[in-house]
Amino acid sequence: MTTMESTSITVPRVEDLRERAKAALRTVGAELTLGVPGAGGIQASTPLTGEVLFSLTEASAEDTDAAIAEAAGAFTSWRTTPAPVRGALVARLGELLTEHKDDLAQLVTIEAGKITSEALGEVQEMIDICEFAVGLSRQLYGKTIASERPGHRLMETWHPLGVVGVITAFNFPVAVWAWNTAVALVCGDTVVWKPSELTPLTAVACQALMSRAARDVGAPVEVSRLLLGGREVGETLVDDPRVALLSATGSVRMGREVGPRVAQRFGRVLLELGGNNAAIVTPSADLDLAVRGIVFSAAGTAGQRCTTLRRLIAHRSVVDELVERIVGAYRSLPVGDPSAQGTLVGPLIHETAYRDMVGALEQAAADGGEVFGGHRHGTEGDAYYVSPAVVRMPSQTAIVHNETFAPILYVLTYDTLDEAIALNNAVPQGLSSAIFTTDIREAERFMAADGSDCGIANVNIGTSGAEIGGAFGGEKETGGGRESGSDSWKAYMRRATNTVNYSSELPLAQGVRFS
Ligand code: UN1
Repeated sequence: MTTMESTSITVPRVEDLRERAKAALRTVGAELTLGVPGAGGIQASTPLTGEVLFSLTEASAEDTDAAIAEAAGAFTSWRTTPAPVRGALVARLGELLTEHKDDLAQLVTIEAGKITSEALGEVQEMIDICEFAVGLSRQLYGKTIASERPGHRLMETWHPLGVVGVITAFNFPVAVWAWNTAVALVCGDTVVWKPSELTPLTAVACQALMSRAARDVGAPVEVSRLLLGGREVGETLVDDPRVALLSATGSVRMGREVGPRVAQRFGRVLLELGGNNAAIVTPSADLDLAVRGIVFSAAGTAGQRCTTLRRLIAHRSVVDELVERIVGAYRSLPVGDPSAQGTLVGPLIHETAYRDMVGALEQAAADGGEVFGGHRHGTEGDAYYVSPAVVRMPSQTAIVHNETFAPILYVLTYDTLDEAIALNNAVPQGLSSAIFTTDIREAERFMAADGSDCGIANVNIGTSGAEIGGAFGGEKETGGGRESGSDSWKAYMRRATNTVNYSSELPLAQGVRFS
């Protein structure tokens, strides 16, 4: 387990991974037929060895239609179920997730390749959002507004929207579903979920717990439906007018297609697309803290978070020391089997991710970048374990503006804070950003209107690892959606403005006379 030279690594045997996955599925009570690899349908695979674990049945067009119909049917009673009663379902889900935290984390590690601590953290994120949503179920409030007319009351009421289609990506295979589902359910919506084809087992496990929670509290199980499938299932969710809101997490390319198609039928979208997140390190920064924050954000999850730190914008006076310390830290980062104790960097999801990483590093080098790390470990088979890479760039070339979903940290140098903020904002994406500084003026400026243009702007912490209590999402090509905490729930409800006349006169607004 080293990083800067490629070495061989020990990975678990695929038979053992099959047994571990089966045990976890059994414990959560998932009922599914596990076909032999290659038997058709969805191939549930593992990036730990690059092999297929099982074949799973894929949802047909009829299955998709039936799931949407069931969710739409359940909506008619769910929308009038009192919100705190809906909260009881989410509370039960949270309990079951707590009970089965290890089982779900095991599946997340096997399918998404996350190290155990991060996989457990992802399940914790689900538990956290359930707690949040339960509290929210008693706080779905509207405003009362001063009316311009005597004897009138003006107010807002919030109502459930309908069926929410949820499309999730491989890198947060369970938490992003939970952000959407926990909030949507207390808001009175029902959910149809299409998980990534790369992580079907974790999805089946979540759905099993969801159905059990519904049975335990006497809620209709149809409030949440799961569809294992590919593009066709996704397209149906995009185009079906019964889907009131489509919440999609994935690439900018996917969002560019989904957004206009849903808008065409006047549906709503909530998009969580790419990020190309930067951290500014100023001369006053606490470098010990900055190095720790940077290494977790850039190398954690093998660079496969949408919040991963991809660009470091360092002041000329600190850049040399900073790069030296990051490269030093990278040298001692254990790369390998994510389920083994001590590993900090697991595998890339698949060969394409690896090829993209190699291509980006080649381009960066051709642009004059100085590359440290980025080697593959154990070059046999279809598993792709890599050392995270740091690339010192002479300037921001096109490759720096690209989101490569791999652990590559480009380093740029700046002289003035204005220049650093301009670099932070120079990319098409606008998800997360950070500044490391002990100067309050710099920190405040970074968060001000002429500071970072991202949905997330942090001070003295990295770009990744947001808590669920805040609204999560970003601007520009990131898609503009907000999920999870704060008032993100408003995206899952429709607003009605009500004017009530409790007088015996009929004054018209704007002083209009009509008699
Ligand atoms: C994602 O990568 O799609 O802030 C979500 C974070 C996590 C969520 C990431 N809480 O890094």
